[in-house]
Amino acid sequence: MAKKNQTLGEFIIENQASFKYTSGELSRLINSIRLAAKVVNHEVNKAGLVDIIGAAGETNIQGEDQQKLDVYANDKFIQTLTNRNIVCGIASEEEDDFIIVNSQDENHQNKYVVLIDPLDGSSNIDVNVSVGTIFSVYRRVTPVGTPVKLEDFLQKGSEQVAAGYVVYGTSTMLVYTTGDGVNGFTLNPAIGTFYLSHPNMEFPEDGKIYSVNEGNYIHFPIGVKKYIKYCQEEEGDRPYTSRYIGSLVSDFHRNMIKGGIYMYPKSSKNSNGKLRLLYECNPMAFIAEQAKGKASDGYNRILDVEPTELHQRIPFFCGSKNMVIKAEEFMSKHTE
Ligand code: AHM
Ligand code: MG
Repeated sequence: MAKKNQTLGEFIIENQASFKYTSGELSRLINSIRLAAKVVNHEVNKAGLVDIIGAAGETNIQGEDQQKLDVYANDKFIQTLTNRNIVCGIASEEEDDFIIVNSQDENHQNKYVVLIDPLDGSSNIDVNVSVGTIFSVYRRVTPVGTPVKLEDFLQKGSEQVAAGYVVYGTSTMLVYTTGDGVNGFTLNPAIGTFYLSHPNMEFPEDGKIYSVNEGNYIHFPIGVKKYIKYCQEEEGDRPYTSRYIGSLVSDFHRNMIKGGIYMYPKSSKNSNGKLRLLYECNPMAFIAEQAKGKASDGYNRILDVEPTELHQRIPFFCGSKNMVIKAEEFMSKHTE
């Protein structure tokens, strides 16, 4: 049972037994993420003080400018997970290919793979707006004792055993699920400890916030345009409020607490939208469903999508259940 003010360390130990595979490996994994999150948090918080912000001059696989802190966060999460010999493989939004964690002495005995977006919304760093880390955990499908393969990473989101995010915001929070509800922990920076501050987080069934980059309106499918107009209409509890930070983690976090929908639809410019199925949509969808919300590509459940490649993109509609259902109705009714 989640107790407010419990530390994340205590919570992990206490809840280990409720997890169906109780080897302790998953607990150690969450612990490592907690540690890496603290290190990255420290660096993110001093971004304005030292010469660490700004483009690193490299471009990631999607052709986007990589910021220095992206590189830093990527390195820290990978280092923490590999040094402690906890996972058998890692895939990162910032890496072209997945990483085989080769534990010579252990001979590939670890069971879990981690997929991570080390610093999401990184274009917001330079302007002191919240960014986040997103992670997703699966049990490998290839035999223990052999190196991991692509198929270990290309699993449907419904196979996730854990997922979470860290939001480096006005305060830093780690929010995660192991399939038994969602709990949020706030970092006390003075002593470097995460405390359970938001037990059993749930999306309100209905919401009044819609979050979408309306600058892309002209390029959206007709169903999305009509749904946006519906949000803006004066009727009943509408018009809704528009809030778009441009950091998925922060927009999601606010919507989960207050009630709302986040959308990154396809457009005439990007036929699959922008967000990545494996590093962004699946983990957020798992958290959303565990928090009684809903996540869809506009027509179907995100967690049922069969991935075909590591860096695959997909349209994303996620948030309060009734809002996502309504958006889906508009999508099916207004096809082009
Ligand atoms: P990133 O992984 O390159 O940071 O991109 C993902 C981010 C999301 O956090 C955010 O919701 C979205 O991109 C914003 O995109 P846009 O600026 O096109 O609205
Ligand atoms: Mg991202």
